[in-house]
Amino acid sequence: MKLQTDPRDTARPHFETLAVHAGQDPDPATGAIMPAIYQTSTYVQPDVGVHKGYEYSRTGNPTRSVLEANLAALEGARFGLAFASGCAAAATILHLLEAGDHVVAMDDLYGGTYRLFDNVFAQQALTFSYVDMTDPARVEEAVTPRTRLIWIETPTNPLLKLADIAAVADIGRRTGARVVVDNTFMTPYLQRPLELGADLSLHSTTKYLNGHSDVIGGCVMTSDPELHERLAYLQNAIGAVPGPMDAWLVLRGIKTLALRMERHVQNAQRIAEYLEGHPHVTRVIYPGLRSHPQFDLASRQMRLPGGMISLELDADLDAARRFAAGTRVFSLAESLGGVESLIEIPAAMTHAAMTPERRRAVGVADGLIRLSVGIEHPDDLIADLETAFSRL
Ligand code: P1T
Repeated sequence: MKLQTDPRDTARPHFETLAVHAGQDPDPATGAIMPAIYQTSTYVQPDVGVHKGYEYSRTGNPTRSVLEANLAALEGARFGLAFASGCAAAATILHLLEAGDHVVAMDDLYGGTYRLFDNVFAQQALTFSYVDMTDPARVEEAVTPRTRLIWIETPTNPLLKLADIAAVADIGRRTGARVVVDNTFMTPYLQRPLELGADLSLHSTTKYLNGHSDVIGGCVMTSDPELHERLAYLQNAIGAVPGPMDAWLVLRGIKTLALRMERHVQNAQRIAEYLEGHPHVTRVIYPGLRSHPQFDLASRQMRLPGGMISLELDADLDAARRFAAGTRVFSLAESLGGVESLIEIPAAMTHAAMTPERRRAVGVADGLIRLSVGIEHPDDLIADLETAFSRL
């Protein structure tokens, strides 16, 4: 029997069940429980224009279709589209707009998203206003008659600031702007932007959804048929699609998403509390700490506070860099959301594409350290940080 995945159906299974099964039926030819990797570029037609729903793999591929159906089910969306990267997903969304259109965006964003906005789409005559969305009133002030899109990242990368998705979605509805949420840091297990009124939810599947640091990918989910139709048109026209092997790897990773997220959060909460009491640490940013300025919103909007932590040390830039390079279980690397813990310096690594002035204005200090807390044993992670502190 086919699993019911339509978000309008009240008898839908729980998230964990959807993660394992949604979009996937045993292969009718062989009974294979895992979807096949259709490593093919094209599909033979018995007659001109006669086919089984697939003509060419940029337009559609059966393995990708399974992933897209699965992603839609997880996000509580009617439609899902998979892309070659999170940036490809973002770029395809921006192609919905026309020259002269305006975007209101969160002021703290992944560095590559800034780069895409300021160095690519600003040259195509789109305009961008960056506002601190911790106060929804600032969003409303920034909206102009040409605003077509409101771009939320919550929690933000790397400062873990939150936007109230329901409040901003309301502004979008009133002003006629579409609201997109980059849900990468949360995953649909921890945060459900579409249920809070957003039009689009975007992910870099490179991160928690795949979860094993072996794929670059992205996706966009919506329940709006018109938006979906246009985005599917753009997905095919632009062609930034994932290959079948990568689609399959993300599908496999998703099966354990709920389990992994629970462990990421448990570990992150313990580490954030450890860091908050540490004499070398001047600031810990983690939405699961009462000291987070938006702790109440975090508790309301997010099922759990996630696996990302940012911190500042009572040390100079050099010492912060030595600290980041001095851990052994935490690997010094860009990216996040994999089973292994990572540490990095955003100003020098993931956010180097932002100008130093922009970073200063937003508050990304040169010595800010970002942790992606993995699923290792928390005692080993804390011992690793303690060793790095002792060498400062
Ligand atoms: O790397 P890619 O799959 O293209 O995803 C881009 C992206 C989009 N949105 C957010 C919130 C992201 O964090 C990213 C990628 N981020 C990193 C590589 C990083 O280390 O922060």
